[in-house]
Amino acid sequence: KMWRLSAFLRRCITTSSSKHCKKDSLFIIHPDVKEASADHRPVVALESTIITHGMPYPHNLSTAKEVEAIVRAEGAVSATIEILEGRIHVDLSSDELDFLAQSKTALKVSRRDLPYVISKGLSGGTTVSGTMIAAHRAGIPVFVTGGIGGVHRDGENALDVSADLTELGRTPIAVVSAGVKSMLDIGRTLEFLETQGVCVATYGDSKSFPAFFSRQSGFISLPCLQSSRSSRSSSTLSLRLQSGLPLAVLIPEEHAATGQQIEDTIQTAVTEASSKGVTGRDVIPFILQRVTELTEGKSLQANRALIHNNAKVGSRIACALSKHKK
Ligand code: PSU
Ligand code: MN
Repeated sequence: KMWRLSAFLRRCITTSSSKHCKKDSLFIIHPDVKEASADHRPVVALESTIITHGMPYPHNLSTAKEVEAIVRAEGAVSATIEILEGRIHVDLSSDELDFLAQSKTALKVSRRDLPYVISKGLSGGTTVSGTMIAAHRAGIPVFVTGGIGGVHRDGENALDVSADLTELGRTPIAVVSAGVKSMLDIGRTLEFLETQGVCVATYGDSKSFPAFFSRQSGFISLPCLQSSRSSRSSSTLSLRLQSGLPLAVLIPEEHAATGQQIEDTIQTAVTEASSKGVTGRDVIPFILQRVTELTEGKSLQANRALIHNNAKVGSRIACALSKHKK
């Protein structure tokens, strides 16, 4: 018992403070990823909760593989982050993706869960917060995903605020996404990010902060980045503010109409979730699944298109950043 406890504590401490992760057996970083980030070549980190909890099999697996392929086609190295039997993997393209994509036991792993999952030798998909931690340790400056977490509706009472937001306040990495889904409270999410000192930017020529499936949420973000060459992302990182940089990419025009229909379905799913008493970390997976059912897969298609686009933009940013560093 004592040994187990001390092993647990040691791992908690290592997970939260080791500066020598590359030598740390808790982190398995693929040699190609290590080499590329050491040489300041472009690397793009990818999360895995989207695989374990965000999409049904086999769409989750194919989307993950497509995204990795897009990153490679843009000239960057893809680094998919996941937890396998208690080790944090930063992998080129993982054979274990097949396992994770079908697993019924894989956990949803945010910052809080890391010590537990690691000490118990469990497996899981990393959320945006979990992925940011691992990507930053591996020296990767850009991370691409679909959507980030936020302040949940009624979050002002339930205090259900995604750990993604506090992570953005403390871990310096650019997070490319389509913003926050309308199942969350977007206004309060932006307020909370402001409190955390996080500079939220939109990519392109619009200031509109998107709501994932729709190109506007009714809110604006401070700066807009005109191109992947814009120095703004690197300036936030080089100011050493130690905060993350969420970059919102609008859903491509041709999918925006379907996106609007999906947004309406999300409202239905939100009502269902609250009448069924779904709370906390189960809310997002519940709603994503219901919306997939209610839209007969249309939401999946739009989701996929938008993630592809995020991957393209994120890879270009990674390439631009790497030129800047060289
Ligand atoms: N938003 C989506 N799809 C997702 C998620 C968010 O549209 O799959 C996942 C991400 O991994 C994100 C996590 O980090 O949900 C946030 O969960 P929570 O609200 O429990 O912090
Ligand atoms: Mn939560």
